[in-house]
Amino acid sequence: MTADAQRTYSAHVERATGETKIDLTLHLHGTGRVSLAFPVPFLRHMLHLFAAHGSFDLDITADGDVDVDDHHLVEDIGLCLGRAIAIALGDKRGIRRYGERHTPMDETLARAVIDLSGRPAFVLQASFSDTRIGTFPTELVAEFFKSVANEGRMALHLAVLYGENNHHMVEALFKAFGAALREAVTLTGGGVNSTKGVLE
Ligand SMILES: [Mn+2]
Repeated sequence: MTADAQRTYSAHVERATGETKIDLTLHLHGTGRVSLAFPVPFLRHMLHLFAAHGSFDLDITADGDVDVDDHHLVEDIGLCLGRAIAIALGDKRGIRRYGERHTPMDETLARAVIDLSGRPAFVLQASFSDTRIGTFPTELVAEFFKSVANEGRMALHLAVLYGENNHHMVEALFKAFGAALREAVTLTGGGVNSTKGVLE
């Protein structure tokens, strides 16, 4: 079904600052094909899962001051991904708008609930027992998703309901986020799913 024949549900975002340089292409109604080239292996693993569980095509070529810390690059990739989601959706005509998913990963259960409302909000309920997963700072999980929610102009509510292994917890969050976003961007036909008539 095509809600808007003119819309490709794709976006290309380029962003360069003194800290990072990012080139990102997203297709929301894709097949889960990824090409990820940037020097944060754990985030590559997570975004591969996000794309696979959302059936998004995602190409990212990026670099940054990871000799300082992964912080800037992770935050800015989140920012570009959020921006790409917003651009790809345009006026959001004909999409479901809401999406939610529980995702288990072995002993862990995570939940993602999304409203593509146009109003940024972000809540993460999770307590990680380690400050790092491999070399990846665990605190950057929240920074990444906060950037996505802000630039994607969505309400994003994430929770790890329970779990033991930190890698499993983060993995379950990224899978749940991908699946919930896929539901939210599903084409339903018709107009904008709001009694106000606009989502911005
Ligand atoms: Mn894994």
